[in-house]
Amino acid sequence: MINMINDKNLNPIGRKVVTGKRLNFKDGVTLFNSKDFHGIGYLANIQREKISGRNTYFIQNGHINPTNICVNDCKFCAFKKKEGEKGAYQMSIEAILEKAKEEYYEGLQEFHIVGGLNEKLNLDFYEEMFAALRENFPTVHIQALTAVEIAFIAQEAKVPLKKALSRLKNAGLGSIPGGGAEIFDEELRKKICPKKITGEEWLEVMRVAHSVGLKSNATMLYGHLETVEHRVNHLLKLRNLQNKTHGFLTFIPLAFHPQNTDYSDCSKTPSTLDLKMIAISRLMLDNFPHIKAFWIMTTLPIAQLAQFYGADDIDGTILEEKITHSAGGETPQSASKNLLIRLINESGYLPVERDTLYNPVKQACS
Ligand code: V47
Repeated sequence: MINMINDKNLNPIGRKVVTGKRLNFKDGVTLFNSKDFHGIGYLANIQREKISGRNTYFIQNGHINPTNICVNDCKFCAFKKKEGEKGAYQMSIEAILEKAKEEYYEGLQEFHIVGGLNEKLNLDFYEEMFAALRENFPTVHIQALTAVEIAFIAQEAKVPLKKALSRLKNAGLGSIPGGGAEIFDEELRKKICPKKITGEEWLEVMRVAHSVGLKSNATMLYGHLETVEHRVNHLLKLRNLQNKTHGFLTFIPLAFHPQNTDYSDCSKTPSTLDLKMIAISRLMLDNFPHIKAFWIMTTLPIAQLAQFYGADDIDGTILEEKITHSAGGETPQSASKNLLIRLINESGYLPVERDTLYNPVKQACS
C-alpha cells in the first residue's frame, strides 16, 4: 500500500484515527499546522467513511430572513442594519407567509429562518410566525433562530430560556440552526462581536434547547483574526457539550466573507483552508454525526471536493441567501436538486435526500 501520509507528525494522529482513539488539543494544533494537505484529507476521509459510509446528504430547503435590523454590531457582518438606516427591513407575518409561499413547492423539506436582533420582534411575534407557517405549510420543518436570537428574545420577554424555547417549540419551531457561535475565545469575541452573548452563553442556549428536545447545528466562523488555537478550542468546547447532550446534528465551518465589513482588507479564505477546516472538524468532532460543506459559502466545486475531505452533507437548494451575499458572496442564490445530485454522483458518493433531522426522504438517483 502506498503511504498517503507525508508529514511524519501526522503518523501518531493517523494511528489514533484508525484505532478509534479521540484526538486532543495538541493533535488539533498539529493538524492545522501541517502542510500535508492530502494526508489530512486522507485521515478525515477514513473518519467520514466510518461515520457516514459513502452517503452524502442534501436537502430541499428555502431561506427566509425576517429582518436585518440588529442591535448587535458585529464587525464581520455586512447583513446588519440599524433601525432607520437605508436598506433596513422588517417583515410582517403576512410578508413572511408570502415569501414562504413563493419558495414552497411540493418536496420542500425545510424553511431555514435567521435574522437580526430586532427589539420590535418579540416572543409573541415569533410564536405567531411559527404557528402561521405550521398551519400553512404543515409538511415543512421550521429550522429557525440562532442561539443568539433565542437568548435575545427570551431576555426581552423576561422569561427563562427553557420557557422561551418550550413556547417556540410548541408554536412550531422544529430545530435550531448553528449560527452565532462565531469563535468562542472571549478575548477575540469581544473584539469581533462585542455585544454578542458570550461563547459560554451560546453553549448554554444549546444545552437547554437539547434538554427540551430541540436538535441543533453548530458553526464556527473562520478566516478572520482567529488563531489555530482558537479554532481547536472552539471545536473541543462543542465536542464536550455534544458528549453531554448528543443534541447536535451537524457542524458547519463558515468561511468569512470580508466585503462590506469592518475587515474588508482581509482576503477571502483560500480553498485549501476551506477543505482543511472541513477535514479537521471531521477528525476532532468524532461525536458529531455530520459535517456540512455549506456550498453557498465554499462554492459548489469546493463543496463537491469537500466530500473527499470529511464532509457528508452539502446543504441544499437554499433559493435565496442574504448574509454571505451582502458580504461579497459570488455563488448563485440557489442550486437545483438535480444539480446537487449530479455533483454528488460525479464524485462517486451516494446522494441521500434528507429532511432536517437527517431522515432519508428517498434515495435519490439520476
Ligand atoms: O452567525 C455573518 C455568519 C451566521 C458573515 O445551521 C458570516 O445549517 C461569513 O446561522 N461571512 C448566520 N459568514 C448563518 C447561520 C447558518 C449558516 C449556514 C448554515 C447554518 C446551519 C446556519 O452567518 C452568523 C455568522 O457566523 N456570518 N457574516 C460573513 N461576512
